[in-house]
Amino acid sequence: VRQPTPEDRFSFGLWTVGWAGVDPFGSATRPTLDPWEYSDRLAELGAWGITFHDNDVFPFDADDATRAKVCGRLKDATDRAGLTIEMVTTNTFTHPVFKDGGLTSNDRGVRRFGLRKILKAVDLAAEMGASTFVMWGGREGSEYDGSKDVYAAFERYKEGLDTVAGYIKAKGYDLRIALEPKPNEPRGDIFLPTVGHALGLIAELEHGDIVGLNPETGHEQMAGLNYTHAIAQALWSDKLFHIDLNGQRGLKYDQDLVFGHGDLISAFFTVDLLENGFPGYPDGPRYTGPRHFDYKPSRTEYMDGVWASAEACMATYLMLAERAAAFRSDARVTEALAYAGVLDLAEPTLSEGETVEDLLASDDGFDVEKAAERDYGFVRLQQLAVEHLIG
Ligand code: 3MF
Ligand code: MG
Ligand code: MG
Ligand code: MG
Repeated sequence: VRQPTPEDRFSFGLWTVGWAGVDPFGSATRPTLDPWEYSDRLAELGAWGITFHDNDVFPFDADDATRAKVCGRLKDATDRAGLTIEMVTTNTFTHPVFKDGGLTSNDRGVRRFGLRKILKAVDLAAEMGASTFVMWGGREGSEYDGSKDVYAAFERYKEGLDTVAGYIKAKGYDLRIALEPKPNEPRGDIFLPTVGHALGLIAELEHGDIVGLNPETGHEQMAGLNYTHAIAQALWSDKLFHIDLNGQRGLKYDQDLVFGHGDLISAFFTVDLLENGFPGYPDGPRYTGPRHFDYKPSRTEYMDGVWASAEACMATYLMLAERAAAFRSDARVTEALAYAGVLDLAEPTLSEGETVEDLLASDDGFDVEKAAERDYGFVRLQQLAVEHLIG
């Protein structure tokens, strides 16, 4: 597989390669490096960009001078390495003050503090030249249904998001917010558990035009849902602003495996959609954002393994992109798609100008029994995908 280049637009969170292996049962298994050491190394591997939370770079209690100094040093390092800081986000989940959430905490003082922290991170994102501001509300939720007035929580979530989006507009920043759904972990139940829930909230916002989504592979799969469908619906809604690619094996804790190390065939179709778009709409919506990885190098790996896992994310993506291109250009696939009627779904069900009365007045000579016997050939189509996938 070829080497990744900046044209591939691969990006990594500093917290991914920077995860030292601390989990609820064990302490760190590796040392941590300075932010610029991670970014230099990622640039060497062929990444195009990096992303970070405010507190991946400076401590929670850092004063303005420290903050400016460390961020300046990181910005210089990324400029020198030719890397783009494409996304900046806030950590409103680690510090105990956020144990009941940032924007939806029952404690108004915490909500006001959280909002100030988020607004300061928005300024930082703009300063660093980022184009996306992700908001993952990991602590927005509950363990006990009696502990949260969900109506009020959504009022406050909306208020918070509109305040942040309104601030971005007032400042004239070239930034869009991307909400990141997740069903659970760390909270027992997190608000906005899936892409669909987040789309529902966005539709209620005053400044929803600059609010979209950052769906993560494993987060949808933790809920037993189809990630490719999730990003497809976000694209259809013109809301796929950013992505978190990784791997997950079924309904368990958030594994954050290397991309493709979970459900590989799902990853194949994810890449096929990202690279080749919707089969019935050659000029239709396409994802144009970064190919961003949010994974964790397993705790069993030391530093060599950290870099090998970052390379693996990019290599897997490139291999799948190659296989997906071959799949799409295979004449047998073209034929199988036609047989399956995949392209026919793009044709409107009613003809142009046809009324409901017209529809009701004619049965089209439609033979129900014959249609019930149709063979769609979806299995053959899937087998062709498997054939391309495993080569
Ligand atoms: C947690 C996540 C987060 C978000 C991040 C925003 C710590 O499961 O996926 O990573 O991605 O906060 O980008
Ligand atoms: Mg995850
Ligand atoms: Mg995650
Ligand atoms: Mg994520």
